[in-house]
Amino acid sequence: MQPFLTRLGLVASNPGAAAGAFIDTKGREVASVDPATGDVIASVRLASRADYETVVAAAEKAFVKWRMVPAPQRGEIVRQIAEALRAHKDDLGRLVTLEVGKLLSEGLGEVQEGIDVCDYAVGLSRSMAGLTLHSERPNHRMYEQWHPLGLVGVITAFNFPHAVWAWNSMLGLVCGDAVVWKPSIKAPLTAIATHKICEEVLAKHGHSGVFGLVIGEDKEVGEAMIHDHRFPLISATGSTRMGKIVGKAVAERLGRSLLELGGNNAIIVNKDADLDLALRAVAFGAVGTAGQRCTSTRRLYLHEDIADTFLTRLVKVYGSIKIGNPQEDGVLCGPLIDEDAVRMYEHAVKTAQEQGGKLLYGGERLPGGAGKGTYVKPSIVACSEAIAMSREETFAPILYVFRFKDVDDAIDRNNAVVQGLSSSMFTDSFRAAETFLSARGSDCGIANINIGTSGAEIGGAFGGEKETGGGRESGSDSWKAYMRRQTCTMNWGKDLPLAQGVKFDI
Ligand code: UN1
Repeated sequence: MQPFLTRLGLVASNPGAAAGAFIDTKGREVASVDPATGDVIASVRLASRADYETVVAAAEKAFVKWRMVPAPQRGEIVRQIAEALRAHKDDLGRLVTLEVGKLLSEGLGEVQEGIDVCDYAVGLSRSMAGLTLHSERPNHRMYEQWHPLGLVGVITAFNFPHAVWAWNSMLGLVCGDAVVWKPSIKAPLTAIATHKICEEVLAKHGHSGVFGLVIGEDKEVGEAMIHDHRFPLISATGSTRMGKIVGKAVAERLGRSLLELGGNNAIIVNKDADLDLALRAVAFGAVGTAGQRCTSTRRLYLHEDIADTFLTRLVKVYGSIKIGNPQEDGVLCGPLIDEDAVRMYEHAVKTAQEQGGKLLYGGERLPGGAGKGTYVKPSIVACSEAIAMSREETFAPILYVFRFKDVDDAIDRNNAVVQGLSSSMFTDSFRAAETFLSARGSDCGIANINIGTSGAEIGGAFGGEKETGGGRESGSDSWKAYMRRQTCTMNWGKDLPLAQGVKFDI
């Protein structure tokens, strides 16, 4: 085992952690595979339903104590978690890169995103506030207060195996909740290492169990979690297909779900755009992280006046992008996560062509270093809306390109998909920019001008509309999802006046 893995405490592989202790389970073994080489990094035994019960019971117990810790004191513990993550940033960032195939700067950036959200949560711990309202009754005071919600179930995807968990968990922590994490079984090691770093800090303060970890199959532990009444909130990140299952199950028991699902994000490049900026943003958005971000750029709308010039330049840029092991210098496009992802990429490119799309670049699988690894060439497909494939999210670097004549039409076409996560327009026209950001503009949760669709900061609320699920995580007032609001009315007078003038004299 590589030394940095040992430094992260990855000495034995275990599936679930309750109250500090990892459980020795007999579950099925799954391998964590480096997608850049196809090599097995380590194996993990999956949690069973019984293990899940142990973890949830520990979280329930821990919550009872944690909810009574004053929020600023909870914030102080999160501040210490941030320090621990800083101390392990290099090792953890390298592990993210090794396990999911991101560039090293992105692996490190992902841990930085986790640290940033910790710092944000520390500030929140002293500033989450409720309103004081005017009562219509004399000598009455009315106000809102926010209490911890309870147990939060966090389901995360492979592509952000650390940061998306941190968005949810650090907010959950300062809000006074206990958080049980079900990570993707494609990235179990990042989850174990992250959990261990945080658990050490929590244990030092006597709060083991506030964070629980269950690495298991959807059927075994995912199903159990979404139907479990002990979780007033399930926050899930993944495909729209998965989100519909989670949303339905949670709604059936009248729980709350916070869903961050598929995107089909477009960049509109207007005729007056700074094309150098746009070019860099499109390349990062479409090829960065090998197209495996929910915010990845999947559609490109080019004004007809600049379309040919822009496309020629874009194809040239694609040709210069080094594809390979993300640990190597100069590589800008790493592997897809696994063979299934390659199959979906091949299927999408083939189907788009069958439907009339014209392949302008890429379209094929590439051999890895030693004949292994799951690499593909980023693809550009000239398209029209008649091509149904362009309306679907494929988690791979495929860019569908369209042309437009006027901005209003481009905006309508930006909105004409079922997903509504991120969107952007490149323009130097004040009028075009404001139209894009107005009520008749982009219908997405994220709308940017002269910035690409991906790479959001943690300070804003993150999430999207329509089939993206409607949830908001991370910044702004997203914390409210992790608390319960209580309206309190206090009568300090000697009468009992009733609201709305109702009389009930006895
Ligand atoms: C995701 O892909 O699920 O905005 C999250 C971004 C990142 C988060 C992506 N900060 O691209």
